[in-house]
Amino acid sequence: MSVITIERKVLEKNEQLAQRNRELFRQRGIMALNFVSSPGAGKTTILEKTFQELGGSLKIAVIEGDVQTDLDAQRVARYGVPVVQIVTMGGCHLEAKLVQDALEKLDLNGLHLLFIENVGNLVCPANYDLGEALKVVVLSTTEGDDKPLKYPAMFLNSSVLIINKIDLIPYVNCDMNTLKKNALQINPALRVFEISCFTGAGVPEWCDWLRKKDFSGL
Ligand SMILES: Nc1nc2c(ncn2[C@@H]2O[C@H](COP(=O)(O)OP(=O)(O)OP(=O)(O)O)[C@@H](O)[C@H]2O)c(=O)[nH]1
Ligand SMILES: [Mg+2]
Repeated sequence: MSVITIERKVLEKNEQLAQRNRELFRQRGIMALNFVSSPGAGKTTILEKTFQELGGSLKIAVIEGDVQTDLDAQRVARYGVPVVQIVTMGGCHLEAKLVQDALEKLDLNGLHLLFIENVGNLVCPANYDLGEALKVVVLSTTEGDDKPLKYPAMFLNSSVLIINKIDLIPYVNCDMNTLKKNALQINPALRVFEISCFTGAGVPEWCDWLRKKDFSGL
């Protein structure tokens, strides 16, 4: 009983700080996207492809969350994109306070997009609002078409599903129709993109969607 109470308090505190982050993003017209997935689904690679495709047309910054290392921040920095790495030292998800602290290290002037790459984990980040406009869940074909049913909270709390590594479909036991049916069964409102960072398929459609977002109304 007491454990449940403490957990509720932690989540309430996180919710307050998330609302502060959200208000800051709203005031500045920044669209913050929280990228969530299991480890290795391709979050950082999608960011890299997005930078290439957008080619500087939108002003972007990135907050990277990892259990250890700044390897992902190094990858992002190669594209000249401002990036702050959060190392959670074992923590399985980012929290609003960590994002708030990271925001102080970024120049937010004129920013259109803030990509927050969460810790690779298909469970824990689902419950922690960071103040983002929306969550983007990335699922790769190698993980199997049953994952939306097995990890429903992440799909329920996300607005966008990127199915990545579609180039590997011939080699893995993943049926695209089943995967999409399972995801939409959990959350019929999901906007689905099918992409391959390897071939580049679907990346322009994803970036067109980003470009067409109305940043002023956020
Ligand atoms: N074949 C194929 N490989 C991909 C694709 N996208 C990413 N990869 C590979 O998948 C591996 C993991 O990609 P990352 O972008 O590091 O994945 P991540 O989700 O950022 O991983 P974490 O940050 O550790 O959770 C890398 O070896 C990528 O090159 C794809 O579309 N097709
Ligand atoms: Mg990564």
